[in-house]
Amino acid sequence: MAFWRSKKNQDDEVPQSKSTASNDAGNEIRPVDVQTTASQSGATSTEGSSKSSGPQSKSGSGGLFSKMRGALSKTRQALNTDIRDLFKAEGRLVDDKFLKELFSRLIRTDMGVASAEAIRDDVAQRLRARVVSLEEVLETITEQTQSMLIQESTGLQYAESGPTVILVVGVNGSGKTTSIGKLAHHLHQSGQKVVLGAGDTFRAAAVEQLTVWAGRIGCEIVTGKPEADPASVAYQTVDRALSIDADVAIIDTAGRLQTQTNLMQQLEKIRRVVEKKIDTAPHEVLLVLDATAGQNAISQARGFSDAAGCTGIVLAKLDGSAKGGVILPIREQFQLPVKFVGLGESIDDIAAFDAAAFAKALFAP
Ligand SMILES: Nc1nc2c(ncn2[C@@H]2O[C@H](COP(=O)(O)OP(=O)(O)OP(=O)(O)O)[C@@H](O)[C@H]2O)c(=O)[nH]1
Ligand SMILES: [Mg+2]
Repeated sequence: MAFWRSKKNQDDEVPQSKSTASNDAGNEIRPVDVQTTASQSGATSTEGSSKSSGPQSKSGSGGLFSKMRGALSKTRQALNTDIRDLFKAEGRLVDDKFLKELFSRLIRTDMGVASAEAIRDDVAQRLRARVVSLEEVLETITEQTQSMLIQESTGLQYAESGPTVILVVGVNGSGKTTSIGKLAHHLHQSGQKVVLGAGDTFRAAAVEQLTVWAGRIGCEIVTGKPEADPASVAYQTVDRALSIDADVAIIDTAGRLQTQTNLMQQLEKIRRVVEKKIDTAPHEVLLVLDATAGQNAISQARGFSDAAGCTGIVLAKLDGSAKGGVILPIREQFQLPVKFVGLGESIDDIAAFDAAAFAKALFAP
């Protein structure tokens, strides 16, 4: 499954001018340093065709799976240790007592009551009155989890033509800016021309943080003056993406303003101005959730998904979480596909979500 679209036109990859331009709205457009771009381009050409389908082909599905497994180790250990406890003897009879104990273990992963009930009922249906091994139970749970996580839409929804515009939203500290950096890097690596928009003008450090990512990646970034209207930055980012024929524009947003109402109004305004520029945009509104927040991530998400018209979820910080099970109620309650998972703080620590790999990584002994 290819999650990153391959490069549409090698000629697009011309080094940018070093100078910093200023556009009509006074927002700065900072082309990347020529050397940065040149070295990135060199890396692209030397790695040749293995780059075209992105990290899937680069690290191979085995590499990606072991990364996912590594990131989920805290959740898996907590869960497996708990479930293993149920199997002190050689096997275990699947009866009401066992099912009750299994349920209480599952719930500790923050998977929520509905998901834990569904898994417990599936185990009951398939294994009741039998003496089973730990492996048999884990296999059954893995299959059920996978079927609950299967989703129709995976990968990014691209614009039919012209730049694809992605807004990234979520509460402060959830991992928006880092996820944008990682995502932009992989898109850039797969040959796409990316422009970042520093739409979180509420904090100067946020602009700096994204600017550092743009420098590392070798892509352009549009920034505003301190406290500039984020909608104006978003508008200029799309404008820039159109004028340089970029493939993707990714716009960062604030996670916190004076009030939650202000924040939601700001996101709505950003949406409106982006749509004014390209009537099918934004093509994706990615909601970044912090996996370590467990069930709290769900309540945090609710306001955003209503106000911002989210189209998909990025579940960040899975590596730091023992509550990776939270993905199940997220899928169930939001009817939004989980598009990416954050597996660490490094530039490569992002993966396209894969239900089968996730379920296996979560429960395999
Ligand atoms: N371990 C781990 N840390 C992450 C991941 N994603 C983000 N972080 C860290 O989480 C912290 C917050 O990340 P940011 O990307 O700044 O979060 P944000 O949502 O942009 O925050 P605000 O701009 O304050 O709203 C940083 O220290 C990141 O390095 C991840 O997948 N794994
Ligand atoms: Mg940020």
